Amino acid sequence: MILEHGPSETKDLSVAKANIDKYGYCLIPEALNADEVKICRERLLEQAEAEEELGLSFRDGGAKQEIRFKGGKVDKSSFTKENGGVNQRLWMMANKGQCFRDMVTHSLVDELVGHILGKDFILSTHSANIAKPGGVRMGLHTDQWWMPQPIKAGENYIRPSEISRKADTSFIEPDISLGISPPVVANCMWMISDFSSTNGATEVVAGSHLSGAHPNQEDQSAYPIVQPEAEAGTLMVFDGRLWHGTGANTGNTDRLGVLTTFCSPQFRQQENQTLGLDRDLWDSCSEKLKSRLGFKVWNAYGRIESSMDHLIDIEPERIKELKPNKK
Ligand SMILES: O=C(O)CCC(=O)C(=O)O
Repeated sequence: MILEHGPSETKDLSVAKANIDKYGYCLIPEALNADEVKICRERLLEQAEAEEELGLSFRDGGAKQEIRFKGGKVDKSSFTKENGGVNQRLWMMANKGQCFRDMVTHSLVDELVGHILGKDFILSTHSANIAKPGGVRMGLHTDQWWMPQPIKAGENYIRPSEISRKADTSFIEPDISLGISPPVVANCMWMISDFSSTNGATEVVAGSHLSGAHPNQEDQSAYPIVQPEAEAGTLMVFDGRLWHGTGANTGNTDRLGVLTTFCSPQFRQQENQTLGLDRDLWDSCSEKLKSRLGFKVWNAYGRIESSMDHLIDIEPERIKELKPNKK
């Protein structure tokens, strides 16, 4: 199931869909034109600099970075430059520029994410990852590491809330005679700079989405990792089961990537897009964007009151504890 080589770039969407099915990902050149890349690049760099200046920047991927704990919880200060963090991550990108909101509703997303997840899907995470010189490999993982594995009827199972990022043996060496889980996540990497194996292009294992397995977090040395190299403006769409992770940046330039990660509407979003949306943007958001952010009611899920509501409001009416006047 695991393949040595991945697919070539294509603008033919039927070929791209076949590539997603076979390899777990596809590459679309010029998904963003030169002007769009320029706008995204300027907005991203400006935002990143401001977040750094204001002490809001989140840094990971440092060779000497130690994850510290305080009161049994990961200490946020672990993800700082001072603590050795290198790659700069930015979150909730829908709040940070029209060029990023446009990615969420892009027609290629409709087609290619729709191919994986069906017509309804929501934005799980919208982040940027600036892989900087000195950043180390993130390590292969899937974007649906939390998805329960198939089991035999009546057999013991890992309680869903106890599944962890550190894959259990039954995830690393699954019994695939039981079948495998379908994709419920689809990810899009928007390349805002050229991606190369030197500057930390995303590592992938072609075909791993069909293996039913999750990558071993302890030792990944035997996996046939490839790093698709492509020009700025390219879009990589991948199945949530694909083994992937940021590559090491051994060069001297920043690798700029923006990720729009989607999930099907019955799953929880990684970022709370509805609560987190900048209230000032509401009036300018299209119905399509609101739906993708999670304001659309799906089969009664995500509603506030009536399951017949189509979209929930940014400031929904909350029916509080009431008493009839007659009493
Ligand atoms: O930055 C990349 O190339 C991939 C990032 C990634 O896999 C993640 O953030 O989970």
